[in-house]
Amino acid sequence: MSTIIDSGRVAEHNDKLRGGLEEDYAALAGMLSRRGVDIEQLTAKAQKFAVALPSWGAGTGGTRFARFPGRGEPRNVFEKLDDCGVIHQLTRATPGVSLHFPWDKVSDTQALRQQAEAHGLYFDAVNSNTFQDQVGQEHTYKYGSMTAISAATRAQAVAHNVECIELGNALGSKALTVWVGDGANFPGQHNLRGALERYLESAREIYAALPADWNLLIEHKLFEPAFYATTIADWGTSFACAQSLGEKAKCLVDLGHHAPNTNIEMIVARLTQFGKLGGFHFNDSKYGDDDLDSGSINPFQLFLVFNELADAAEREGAAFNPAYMLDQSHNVTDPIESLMSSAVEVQRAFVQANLVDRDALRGFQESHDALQSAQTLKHAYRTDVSAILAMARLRNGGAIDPVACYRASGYRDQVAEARPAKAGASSSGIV
Ligand code: PSV
Ligand code: MN
Ligand code: MN
Repeated sequence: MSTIIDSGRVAEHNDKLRGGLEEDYAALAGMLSRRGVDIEQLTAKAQKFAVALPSWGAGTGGTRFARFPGRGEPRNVFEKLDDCGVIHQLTRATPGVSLHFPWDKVSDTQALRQQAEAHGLYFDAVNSNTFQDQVGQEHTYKYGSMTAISAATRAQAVAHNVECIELGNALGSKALTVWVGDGANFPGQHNLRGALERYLESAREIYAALPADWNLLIEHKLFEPAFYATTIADWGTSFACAQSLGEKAKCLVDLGHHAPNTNIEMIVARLTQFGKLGGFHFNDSKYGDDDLDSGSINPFQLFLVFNELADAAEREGAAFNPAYMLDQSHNVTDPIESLMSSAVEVQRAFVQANLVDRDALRGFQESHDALQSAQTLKHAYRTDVSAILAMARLRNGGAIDPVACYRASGYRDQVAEARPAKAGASSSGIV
C-alpha cells in the first residue's frame, strides 16, 4: 500500500507518544481485567472496525446561505481519494469510500480502482443524485424524480440509478444508496398515496438492475427540501418499500434524518429484528439534518445505537453486517480532521458497546432492576477507551494521534499549493 504521508514521519510521531500510550493501555487493561474484560479482545475488535468515508465530505460543505471554501480542496475524484487515503493511513479505520454520482465524475473506472487499491481503499455503497438538475439534463426534477408525474422524468431518474449501479459494479461496490428529496411543499400539492405508488414503480425498475450480490439501500429523511410531506420520510415507509421490493432492498438510517428526540436506537432494533437494516450514515445533529461531526453533540445516542448493534451481532453472528458510512458536512473545520475524528468517535461507540456486560444487563432486565440496567450501560459508556483506539491504530500501522500527526505532516499546505482555489469551487463539483 502506498502511503501519502511519509511513513517515517508517522513512525517519528508514534515514537514520541508510544511510552505514554503503553502506560495508559496497561492501566486500562488492569481496570478492565478487574471487571472480567480482556482488553486484547476489545483491541482486536477495534482493529477490525471500519466506517466508510463520503467522497463529498472531503471538500468543505456549506449551508444554503453560503459556502466558505477551505484551502487545498480536492478538485476531482482522484484528489478526493488522496485525501481519503490520508484519513485511512492515519486512522486505519476508514478503508471504504462512498462515491456520489454525478458529483464524482468517473470516466476511467480502471484507473480509479487502481488508485483506490494503491491507497488501501475500496468502494463502498455508491449514491445516486436525482435531487438536483445537472447541466444539459433533459427533464427537470423540480416536481420530483422517482415520484414525478411525468413518465419521462421518472424514466430519466431510473436510468441514472441504473448507470450508478453499472459504474459501481465496475468499481467493486456492492450497494446503491438512494435518497430522493421528492415530496410536496403544500397540502394537496400531490396525492400522498399516488406519489409513493410511483416511487415503488420506479424503485422496482432500479431493483431489477441490481447484480445478484448487491443491496439497494433506501435512505429516509423527515423533511427538506420538501417541507410539507416527503415521500420517504420515515423508517416505516422505508421498511414497507424494502419489504415490497424484495430481499436485496434494505433501510439506511442517517442519524440526522429524524425529528429531534426520536428514539433512533429503537428504530435500529426494529430494523434488525426484521432483517432490514442495511446501513448507516453517521453524523450528529442538534436541530435537523445538520450533518455535524459524529459524536460531537450527542455521543450517548451514538453509543446506544451501537449497543443495539452489539445486541444484534450477538444474536445473529457474522451474518449481521450493515454498511457503516459517514455523511457529514464540514463548514468550519478541515474536512480531513473532521473525518478522522468522526471515524474515531464512531469506533469509540463501537468499542464501548462491546464493553457492555450483556449477561448482567439481561439479569437486571429480568429482575426488573431498571436502575442497575441503566447503570450497566452507563458503566460501559463512561469508560474511556481512548487507549484501546490508539493501540488499535498503532498496531494497524496508523498514528497514535491522527490529527496531531496530520497537522505536523504539512499535508494541507502541500495540497493548497498543488490545488489552487477556483472561484466558486464546491465540494460537489456543482456550482
Ligand atoms: C440527504 O440529506 C443526504 O443525507 C443523502 O445521503 C444525500 O445523498 C447526502 O445527504 C448528500 O448530501
Ligand atoms: Mn445521508
Ligand atoms: Mn442528510
